[in-house]
Amino acid sequence: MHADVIDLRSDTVTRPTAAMREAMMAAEVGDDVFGEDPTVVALERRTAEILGKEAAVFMPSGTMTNQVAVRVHTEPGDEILLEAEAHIYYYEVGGPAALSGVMCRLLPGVRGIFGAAEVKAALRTWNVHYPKTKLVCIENTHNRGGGSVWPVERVAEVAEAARAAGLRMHLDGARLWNASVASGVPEREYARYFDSVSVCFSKGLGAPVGSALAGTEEFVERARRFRKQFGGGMRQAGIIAAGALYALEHHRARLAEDHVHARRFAEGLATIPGVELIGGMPETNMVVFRVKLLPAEVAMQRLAAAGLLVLPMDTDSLRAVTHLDVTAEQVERAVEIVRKIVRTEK
Ligand code: TLP
Repeated sequence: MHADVIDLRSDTVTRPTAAMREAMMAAEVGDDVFGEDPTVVALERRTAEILGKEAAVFMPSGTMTNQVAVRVHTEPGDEILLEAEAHIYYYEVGGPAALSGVMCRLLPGVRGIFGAAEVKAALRTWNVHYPKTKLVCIENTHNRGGGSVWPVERVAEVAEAARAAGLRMHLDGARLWNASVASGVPEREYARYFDSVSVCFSKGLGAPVGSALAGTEEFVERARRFRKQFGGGMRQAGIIAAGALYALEHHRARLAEDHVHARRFAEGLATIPGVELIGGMPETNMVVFRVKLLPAEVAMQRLAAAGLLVLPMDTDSLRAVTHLDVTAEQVERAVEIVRKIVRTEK
């Protein structure tokens, strides 16, 4: 890609830093299917510790950690409750149906966030006709909600309703790090309301590969079996785990910088007539906006031709994500690129 191009498609596009590559190169490795990779073991321990859970298991992707969690918590024919635009439902290739044989019952949310009332409204009484409801999933930050942060009180309220009904709780915390930095609520404080927590190292933290699924020892033992069944047993994975471990120790606090950049980008967009911010000012590292008059695909292509990469969120809205490889200067330039394509349009 041309060096001048500003890539705001996702925080997944980062390249490992020199220091991260050094840590990866120096990593001690072994065969992780035999449980013999010391770097993977260290990453799993450290992740569990940060999340306040007994154990964690390293996996290749956030999709796999979420889908393995659904598989562990359910049996075919069960039902899971999740917000209508949850990643698990929206972007994971029908995984709950294909891999676990479960049905998704969708709850209405505002920027991805719902409350106890929505859970209670979806509860079923016992009836021979009904599937068994097993799990409530929450996504924090919420991707299609524009990087929205769950207030911890809301999580507590949903967890209480779920527990009272005998349901388990799973957190899709692909960007939990961002939620914690933005809210000041530590990861483990969010995590304590959940039976399982999925986190990613390959998004805001900037590692090249990897996610982890945390929970009790017993839960993680079962998750390891399903990881293997889903084809996610890795061998000398310490090479990538070292990048994740480096990211965990060095790139969490700096997420605040990405949040400042997202806000600055949004403030810039707000000064452009013909551009509308969707969902107001960003809470974390995502900005959702609309270039009025232009369908998202067309706006995306014009922006790309002018040197700014973003992704369509819907037919008429775009998503821009700030990350480790984006500088303040690029953010200013990105605003000017949007201004330019809007002006050209008139
Ligand atoms: N999200 C990606 C795309 O899939 C849309 C992105 O660019 O944002 N949970 C959440 C909340 C996510 O945003 C993602 C990735 C995942 C899970 C899946 O992670 P991967 O891509 O590692 O399977």
